[in-house]
Amino acid sequence: MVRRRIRFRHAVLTAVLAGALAVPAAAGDVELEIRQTEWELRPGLTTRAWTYGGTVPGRPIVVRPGERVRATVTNRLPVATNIHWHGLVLPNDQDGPALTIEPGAVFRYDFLAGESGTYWYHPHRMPVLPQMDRGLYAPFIVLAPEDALYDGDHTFVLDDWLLDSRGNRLEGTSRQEMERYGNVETVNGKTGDAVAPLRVRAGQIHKLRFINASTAAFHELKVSGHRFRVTHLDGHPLQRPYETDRIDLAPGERVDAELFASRHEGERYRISSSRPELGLVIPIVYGPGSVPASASPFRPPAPEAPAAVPARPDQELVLSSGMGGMMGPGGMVWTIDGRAFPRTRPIEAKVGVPLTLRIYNRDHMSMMMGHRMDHPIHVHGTRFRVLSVNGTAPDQPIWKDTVPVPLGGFVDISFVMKNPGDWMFHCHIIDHEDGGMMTFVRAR
Ligand SMILES: [Cu+2]
Repeated sequence: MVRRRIRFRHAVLTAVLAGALAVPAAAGDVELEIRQTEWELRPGLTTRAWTYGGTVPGRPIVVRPGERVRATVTNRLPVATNIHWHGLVLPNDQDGPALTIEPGAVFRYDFLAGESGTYWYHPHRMPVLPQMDRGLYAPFIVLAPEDALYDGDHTFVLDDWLLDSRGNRLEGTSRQEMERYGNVETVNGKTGDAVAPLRVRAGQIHKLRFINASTAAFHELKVSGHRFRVTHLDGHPLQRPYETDRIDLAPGERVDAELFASRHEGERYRISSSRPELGLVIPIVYGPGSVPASASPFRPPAPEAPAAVPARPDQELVLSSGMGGMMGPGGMVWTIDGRAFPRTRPIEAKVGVPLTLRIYNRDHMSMMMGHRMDHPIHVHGTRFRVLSVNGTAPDQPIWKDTVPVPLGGFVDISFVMKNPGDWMFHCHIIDHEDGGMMTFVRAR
């Protein structure tokens, strides 16, 4: 017990000193200034970013479960904006999309953080792409008690930027793409040699939180010399954590994983994306000496009944795309049941009553062009259970707030709306969201 207490203090101190995850005295009282800044991605490459508090990612908010959050937000941007707290279950008037914070205006959010987990925040003012793409995103961490027992708790926010060689933002898309993909990839706002290494000692166990803040890019992370042990998806703990050397993240998704430092002093390994030349590489650096091997402090949640593929979902939706719209790059229009937002039909839900949805991805335009186009669907105001992917139930309960719907396939989800209101339901590829692939869950 004594050792645990010392380690707890050590972990908090480490987090404070690291700066990237500073825990203020009253963590829930936050002042956020949304403003432009010149941001150095690496020495010699600086770009004009939009930020929450002057850094990319923006200021992390780190609180305890159920803690009151009072965020005073001042908009110093030249355009109206708002903040959406991605993954948190909140009253509708705190969720973000319905709010407008004009240039120069101040808005005070006031809500209770819910369950522990890795969440994040970003703008939800249409069009979202030119705001989020300039660096407007930040972690929102609700700490679980066991998180303090790790030898380190690290958050990695992934992003990509489309820039010229001087760091000027290029408009539109590249390579005849239908979405905006970057030519520079970043971890916590830094690229290439400027990415801060993960420093470990032999025997330690570290908690890694990955957040994909890219507007369109899927990231595939591989680790050398080690295995990830995945414990949480979108902030929700797994009953059976699993080991893997590769973590896939669709836009909007989060994965928490443990990394056991099983190698030795002086050795170097890395976590890298599928295109490391773009700069998304996290070195793993072993410091001197070793500690007695740490055990995982992770405790799985209470067991739940296995998911069943619904014989007849309450509602079915079809995601697709087409030409001829004035929205979206290249005249693309992105649709749900053949309609683009705001002409999409709302999904009717009753507060407190479970709803099952089957979401098809019949994106024929993408299929014809041989373009892999899974649509990561995000639902506000709830978490949902994944009942099936292409009719196969997952081998353990999976709770998410963002799920990729595979091209040519479907996903079944089930959820209960806790609070009344119009809640956004949309693709988290922001080009698609802005281009029409969005509707409401209308909870009454
Ligand atoms: Cu999409």
